[in-house]
Amino acid sequence: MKPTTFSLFVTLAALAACNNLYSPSTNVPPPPGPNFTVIRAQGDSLAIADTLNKFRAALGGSLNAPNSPPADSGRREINWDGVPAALTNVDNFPADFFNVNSKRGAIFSTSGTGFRVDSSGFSDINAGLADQFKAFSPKKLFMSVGSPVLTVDFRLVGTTTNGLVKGFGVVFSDVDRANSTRVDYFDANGVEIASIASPAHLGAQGFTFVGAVFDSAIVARVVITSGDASLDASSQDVSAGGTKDLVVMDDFVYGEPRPLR
Ligand SMILES: [Ca+2]
Ligand SMILES: [Ca+2]
Repeated sequence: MKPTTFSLFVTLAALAACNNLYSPSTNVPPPPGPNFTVIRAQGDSLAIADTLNKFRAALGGSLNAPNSPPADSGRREINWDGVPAALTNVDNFPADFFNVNSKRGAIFSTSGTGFRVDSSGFSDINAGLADQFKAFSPKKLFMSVGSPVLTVDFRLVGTTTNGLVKGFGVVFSDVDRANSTRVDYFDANGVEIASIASPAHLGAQGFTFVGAVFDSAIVARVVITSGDASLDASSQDVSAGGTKDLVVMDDFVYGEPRPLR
């Protein structure tokens, strides 16, 4: 994790300055982090679909069907659209739905209060948002509740055993400001191994995609920051006179969770 490595270096340098315990030879560069490929895009649904196909190819293998047992390769996808009506447009979408009800190896958590799969463009929360967010895969979208930050932990599909994925990508809707939205990637030791910001959208339809693919399955967790704020009854996007860049999520695509080595 580069920021931690840098902090450690600063600490060592400070100690050296204080008591001369450390010679200048400690000022060696940190070891390089794992190799990964960043795949990002901004544009309409056609442009994003083209990029998603490149991302899928980089993950390798094929789409493993929901509820199929853990596989050696391939990927899982979540587009939210098949979520039952009873769990749509409510603020308590189950955090483990995509490893228990529809097994795909993803467990959510947030410092907020819950999760929402939405078919109303979030107009049920706030009528002023009715035209704010387009769906890449119509028509359901996803957002955490009470915080724009959520975590995805990976499990061997359908089990409670931690898993590692080769890559993760997400389609965002309505990123107006570069750096309001990002995906941070962590290994099994909790070390941050990549941090990738979404570009701003280009206008038409307002989609962006952020993904990273590593050389092997080493990602235990991703933390998604979906804009500046969660959505509530008074939310106003920066594009509509507000001060916050409001952003929601559509498709998740990620490598098949693999066992820890
Ligand atoms: Ca969708
Ligand atoms: Ca926005």
